[in-house]
Amino acid sequence: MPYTTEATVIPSVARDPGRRLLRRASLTSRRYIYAILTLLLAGYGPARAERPPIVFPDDANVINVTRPPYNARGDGSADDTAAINAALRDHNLGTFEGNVTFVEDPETGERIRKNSASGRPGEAWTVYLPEGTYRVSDTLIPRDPYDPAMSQSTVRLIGAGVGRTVIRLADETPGYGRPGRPKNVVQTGNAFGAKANSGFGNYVQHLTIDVGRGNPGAVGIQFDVANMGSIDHVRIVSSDPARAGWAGLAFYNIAGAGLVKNLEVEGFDYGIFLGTGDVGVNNIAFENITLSGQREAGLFNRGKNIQVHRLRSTNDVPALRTALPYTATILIDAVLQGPGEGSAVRMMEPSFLHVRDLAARGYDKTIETGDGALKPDVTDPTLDEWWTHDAPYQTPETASLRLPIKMTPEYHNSDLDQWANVTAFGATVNDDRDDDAPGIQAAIDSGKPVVYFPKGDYTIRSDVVVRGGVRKIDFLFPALPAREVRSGRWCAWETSMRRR
Ligand SMILES: [Ca+2]
Repeated sequence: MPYTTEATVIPSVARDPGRRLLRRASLTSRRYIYAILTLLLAGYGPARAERPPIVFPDDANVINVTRPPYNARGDGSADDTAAINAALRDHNLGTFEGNVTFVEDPETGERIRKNSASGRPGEAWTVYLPEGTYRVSDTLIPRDPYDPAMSQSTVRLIGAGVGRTVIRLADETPGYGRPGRPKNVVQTGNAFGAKANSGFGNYVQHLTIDVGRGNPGAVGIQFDVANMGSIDHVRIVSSDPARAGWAGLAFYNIAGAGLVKNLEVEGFDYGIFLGTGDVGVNNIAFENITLSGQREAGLFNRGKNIQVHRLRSTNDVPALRTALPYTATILIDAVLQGPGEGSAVRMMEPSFLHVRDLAARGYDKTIETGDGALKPDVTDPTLDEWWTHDAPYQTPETASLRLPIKMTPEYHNSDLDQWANVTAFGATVNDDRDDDAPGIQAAIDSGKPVVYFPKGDYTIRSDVVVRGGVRKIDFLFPALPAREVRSGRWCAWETSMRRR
């Protein structure tokens, strides 16, 4: 999991050159400005191929799909569906807590092999797709091999970077031909399963998904995430001439909390679709989202509680549509370019919306509030702040505190000489007789900016302090069970398993 300690330098809202330009632009010059804007935005949008590739040391024990026994080709022509699915299914836990660990029975001192919370065997791994184009013909899904009804959890599917690693659906693939019956290219979790809201710790990172041509029912990613997990640095595109495809990113079920960051979607009926079964709510945060060329809506929120920070939409349809009365959307820092008519935000029925720093151009209406709404439609193309519902702390005369929003931190380093392996400093994998804390501490104090844990179990019997020049710790899903270091002091995780 990417725990990082450094914030990426990204222009703040106040310094965004696009917003300033737009406010001053004449009608005739806006098209040109948007062309320039698109180039500018690409500079701090999802990672591009010019950036160094995401790589892992050989001894990190990451599952590389191009190596035995999986042998995915990544050559753009071989069908890699089976190879990638085999890698995912061999390394999917299906439950959350499940890294195998050892617990000492407090009465007998006996060591007990402890698996997941449900006692099922399983592991959680990082599955890595090196640079290449992986042609697929069916859904990539880490189905739990032990229980097909179980949601799959704790899979980190990571590529070498946007534009470097491409998962491409073959043209006119059977099963992807009907927009009314969406079918996923990448899926975490069960679309309509009984185990909704249990996609713990799922990650899709640093890759492009192309749904190809002639697949109007395709969904780039159906993401089930719960409590922790993210999509980040991902581009989802339809290379169909008509940009056919049902949704770039879809949440069908109750899911959250989760983070979607640095996502770019081109084409599809919906760039991002958030739907629910019978239950809404759940919290998804979006940050730095670029949507273009959608056919129905850039983002359609139908029943979730979402926060969208830094949305850039270039569309001939509404950038945002909402439906269902319990839908809640917070939209902060949005630049929405339209075709010259229609509504930038269309509420199909009254729901909750709070907007801060929005610039809409090329639409008749900025916000269409819908029949029965508490407030009339909005035509002002620039909004500093606007909301549908007055809260007790917020009246028409008072706005929010307008606190600045920092981007979530990020740090990448492709120079493997700058990575410190904790086992090179004394920690031992899958041996709980020792205390791995001194080795881990030595790695942190080594001066290397990245510290990593080859996949396995480590035992902590004394304190570890993150300090000095370390910028990122890539845990790669280890088990880190803390032992009792002095009477009455257990880590929270172990306490939750075995209170005494
Ligand atoms: Ca050890």
